[in-house]
Amino acid sequence: MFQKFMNEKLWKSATTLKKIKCFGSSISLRRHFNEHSRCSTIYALSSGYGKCGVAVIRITGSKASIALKEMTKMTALKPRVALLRNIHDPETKEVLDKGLCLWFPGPKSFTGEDSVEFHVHGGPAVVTSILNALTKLHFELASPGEFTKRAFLNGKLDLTEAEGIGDLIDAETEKQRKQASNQANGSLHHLYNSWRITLLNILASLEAYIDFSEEHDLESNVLENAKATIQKLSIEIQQHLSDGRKGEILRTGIRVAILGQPNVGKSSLLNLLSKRDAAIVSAFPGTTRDVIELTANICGYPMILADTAGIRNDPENEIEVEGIRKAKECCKSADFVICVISAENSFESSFEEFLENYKSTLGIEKEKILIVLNKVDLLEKKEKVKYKNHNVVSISCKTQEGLKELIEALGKCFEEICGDPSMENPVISHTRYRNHLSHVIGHLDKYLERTKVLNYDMAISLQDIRGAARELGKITGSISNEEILDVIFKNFCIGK
Ligand SMILES: Nc1nc2c(ncn2[C@@H]2O[C@H](COP(=O)(O)OP(=O)(O)OP(=O)(O)O)[C@@H](O)[C@H]2O)c(=O)[nH]1
Ligand SMILES: [Mg+2]
Repeated sequence: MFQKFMNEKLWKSATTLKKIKCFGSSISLRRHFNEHSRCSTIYALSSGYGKCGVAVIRITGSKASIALKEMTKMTALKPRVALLRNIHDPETKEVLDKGLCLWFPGPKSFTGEDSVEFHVHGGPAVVTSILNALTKLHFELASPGEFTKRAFLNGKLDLTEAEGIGDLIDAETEKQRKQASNQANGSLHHLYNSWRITLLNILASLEAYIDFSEEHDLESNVLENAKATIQKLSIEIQQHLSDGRKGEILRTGIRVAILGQPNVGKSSLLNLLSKRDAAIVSAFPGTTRDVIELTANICGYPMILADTAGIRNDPENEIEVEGIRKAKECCKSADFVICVISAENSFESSFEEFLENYKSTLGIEKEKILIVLNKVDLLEKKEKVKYKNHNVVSISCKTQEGLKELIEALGKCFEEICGDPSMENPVISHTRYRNHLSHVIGHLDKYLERTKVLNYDMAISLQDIRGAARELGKITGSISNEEILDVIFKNFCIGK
C-alpha cells in the first residue's frame, strides 16, 4: 500500500519534471513573454557587420510570414526550403536585392516561433535597405541575444545551453570551441537536470512517507535511502566544484605573466608568441614599465599574455618602482608565469633554488612556473647541453630556435590548468553556476546535519532539499526572472 502511494507521488513528480524539461523556464515568465511576443516581431542582421559575401537577416515572431508575403510576394510557403527571390521594399515595391528566402514555421525553428531568413548580398547598402524595409512592416529591431532569449523562453533550450551558444560565438580557439559546443549541446543541462531530478524524486518519496506514516506505523528504508543518496550527491557536486576553475579559465583565457630581470628578452618573447611587434624592445635595461597584454592561441588554448617591467633590486626612479610593483601584482594574479632568464647572465645557482626564491618572494606556486632560458644563440653548443639537464626550455627570440618546443611545453602546462574538453566530463564554465552550486551544497549539508539528530523535524528538513533543487533550477533556468535573464543575454551580440 505504501509502495502504491509512493508510486503515485513519484508519478506526479515525474509529470512535473516532464513539464519542467519541456518548457525550461518559469511559468509566469513564459506567460508574460507569450503575451508580449504575440504582438512583437523582431529582426536583425545575424551575420557580422561590414562588407561580406552573404549577409543573413533574420525575422522572428508571430507576424514573420508577412515579411515573406510583402517583400517576396511568396504566398505558398514551403518550410525549410531555400528559394531564390527578388526582395522588394513593401511600400515602394522597388527590388532591393535578389537572395535566398527561408521559412521556418514555429515551433520547428530556432526560437520556436515563426521565423524567416533572407540571405542577401553582404554590402552595407543592401543590408541597410532591407533592414529599413522591415521597419516599414512595424517590426522591432532585436536587442542583444533576443533570438536566443526567445528560444529559451519558448523551451527550445535551457539557460546553460543558451550560454553555451553565447560562448560558442565568443570562442576564439579550438579548445574554447569544444567546451562551448559541448555545453550548447546540453552537457551541463543533462548533468544539472539529473541532479535536480534526483532531489525532486527524494522530495516526492519523503513527502509520501510523511503523509503515509501519520496513519500507518510501517518500517521503511525511505529515510536511509534519502540520506545515502543526498550524501552521494553532495560528494559528486563537491568534486564537480573542486575543479581548479578549469572551465572558467578556458572560457575567459589563461592569464600568463612574463617575469624576469631587465633586458632578458621578456618583451621580445611577448612579440614572438603573439606574432606582433607590440612591445618596445631595446638594449636599454628597464625599457618596459607598464603591463602590456596581448592574446595568443597556444595549441588551441587561449592565452592572455602580459609583458611586465624587469625586476631588479636597484630601480632607477619611482616610475620603475611602480612598474616593478605592477609586475609583481600581475604575476601573483596570473594563472601561470613564464620566468625568463638570459643566457648572457651567468646562472650558476641551481634552478630548484631559483624557483624556491620566486615561490617565497612572490607567492607563486612552483607548478605554475615555466623557466625559459632566452638568448641561447649566444651559447656554445656544449653550454646548451648543460641546461638540457634542468627543467628549462631553451629559446632564442632572435633566431626563433626552440620556439616549437616552447609552444609544446606551454600547451602541456595549459592542458594541466584547463583540461582537455574533448576528453573530460562537463566542467563549470561560468561563475554563476559555481555560486548556485555552492548554495546547493549549503542546503544539502544542512539537511545532513539536521538528520543527525534523533526525532528531527522532517517537514523542516524537506525545505533544505527544496532549497537545493531551487538553486539547481536557477542554473538551468527552470527558475528564473527577468533580472537574471537580462544579465545573461546582455552580453550576446545582436542577431543571436
Ligand atoms: N642575441 C639575442 N638578443 C636578444 C634575444 N632576445 C632579445 N634580445 C635582445 O635583448 C635586448 C633586450 O630585449 P627586451 O625584449 O627589450 O628585454 P626585456 O626583458 O623586455 O627588457 P626590459 O623591458 O628592460 O625589462 C634587446 O636588445 C633585444 O634585441 C635573443 O634571443 N638573442
Ligand atoms: Mg621589456
